[in-house]
Amino acid sequence: MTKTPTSSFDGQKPGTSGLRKTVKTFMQPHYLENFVQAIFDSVPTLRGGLLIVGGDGRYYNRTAIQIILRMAAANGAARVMVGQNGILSTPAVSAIIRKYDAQGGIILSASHNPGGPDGDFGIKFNGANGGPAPESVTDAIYARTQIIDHYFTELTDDVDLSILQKTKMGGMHIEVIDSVSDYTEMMESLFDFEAISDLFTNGMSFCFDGMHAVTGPYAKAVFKKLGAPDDSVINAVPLADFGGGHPDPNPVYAKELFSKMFAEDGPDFGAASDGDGDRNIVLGRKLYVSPSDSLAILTANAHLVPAYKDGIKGVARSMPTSGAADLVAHKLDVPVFETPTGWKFFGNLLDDGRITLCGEESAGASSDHIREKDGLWAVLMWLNIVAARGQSVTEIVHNHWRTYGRNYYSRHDFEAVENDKANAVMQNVLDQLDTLPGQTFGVETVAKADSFTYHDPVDKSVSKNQGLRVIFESGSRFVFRLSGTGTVGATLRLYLEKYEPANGDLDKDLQEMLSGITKIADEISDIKNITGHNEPSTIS
Ligand code: VG1
Ligand code: CO
Repeated sequence: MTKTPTSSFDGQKPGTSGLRKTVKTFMQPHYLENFVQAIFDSVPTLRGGLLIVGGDGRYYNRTAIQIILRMAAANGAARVMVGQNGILSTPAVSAIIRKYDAQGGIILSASHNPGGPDGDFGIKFNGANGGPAPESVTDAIYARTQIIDHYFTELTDDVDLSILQKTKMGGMHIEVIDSVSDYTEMMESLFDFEAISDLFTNGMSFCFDGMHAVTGPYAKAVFKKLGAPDDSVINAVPLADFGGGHPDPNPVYAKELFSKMFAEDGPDFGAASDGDGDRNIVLGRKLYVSPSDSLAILTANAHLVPAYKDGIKGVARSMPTSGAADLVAHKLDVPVFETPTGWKFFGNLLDDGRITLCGEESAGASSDHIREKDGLWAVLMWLNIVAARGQSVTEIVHNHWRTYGRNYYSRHDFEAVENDKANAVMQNVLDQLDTLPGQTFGVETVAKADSFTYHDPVDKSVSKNQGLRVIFESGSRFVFRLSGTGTVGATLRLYLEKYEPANGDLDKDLQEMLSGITKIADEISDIKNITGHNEPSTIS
């Protein structure tokens, strides 16, 4: 074991989902090592324990994994299980931590951010429950990075991760595991594979876009078992630079899938996942299911799926996610929780048995089967529901709106905004929170304006400054929030929502329906003048 002197780096503060920086930042000598040592210093159970390690296969993944293995050995981990070729999806890591009672896992991913030598890299620690470390732990890790002056490592050769094998490094046992088998086994235990399989036998056309990211091999394995045609999984080979795209399943970056689904003779069912496999989108013929609607529809239909046949305990959504799921929860008479953005806030609710399902507007949904969002799980939920109801995605969505009404919903992202300008927009809205209620803008009157604070009902922790929201008497609202996953300047997110009752206009153009509150959000925030960005960079 070698003790290497180091000095601290600024800014190793985990954001919404771990530490994300450019690959170049991570490649600086000692940068990754400092953060990894801070994890070992902050989580003492890893000494003598089992650690799971894997990543989304992006550029620098392999090098980083060898560094982590050497440091795990030097820091006294008893065992490490690592995915073959260093690859594990985020939901797979969560499942494996839980299955083998590990003390934690390290996931190397920058999720939907671009990869390659000029792209981004990330590292995240998940605890023994399989979920992202809560703020108390990420705060401790960050505090440690600020005073670190040495780290421990072994001076040994790389481990061959290309073959499934058991080996040793110093006193530590290493097992290179099949990346997909534990995960696919779990999926089989949750869903009615036979019913889904019948959909394909009966000719349902289907397309899953792996976006050259980590989900490809998982999707191939699962859909092969289900008897889907071979060519129904596209872009299935994980590439270190995701084929040059952003592995973000939205209309901009999953263009190939969207064009197929909106073509005249397009498939009946379309889906995609992101860089690390935790996000999902689902499309019907000529219809993109808004992720907020998706959570609501999964909640309303969960009882049709074997794993949830006895009903659900409750549902949680992040604050910016639309209230569509709330309407379903009220009807089912189960509790609904509103958490800050980021999966780490769902962990306590799941562990405490208060909820079964949870989701975010950013294309994330999952259940209590693991403690991460799970892209393929959501797609299989949808397929199982399509099979059980004997209706297409498009029919199910329209049917849902006709029952509950429609929460028209969109997110406008202003990316690569200069930091001080982004902060000025937030400050401008913040300054008006006290005076906005009662003011009228066009047809809308402000009912409530606040900065969202979350009180965790389980551990009683308090998380402040989780987004600025302006809610109108009509129930419409907008929210401003600064992203915590970007690496270039700041990303301002504007979330827009307008509710239309079941007997109202359910089939209008989305942006047109939201144009009224979009205008008010612009007027109140002055975002265009302050940032100089006249249009959002991405609309989803
Ligand atoms: C974004 C999403 C958030 C999600 C997070 C991590 O965070 O908005 O809902 O949990 O990414 O997702 P932010 O701070 O940029 O808004 V992933 O798929 O990167 O693990
Ligand atoms: Co992701």
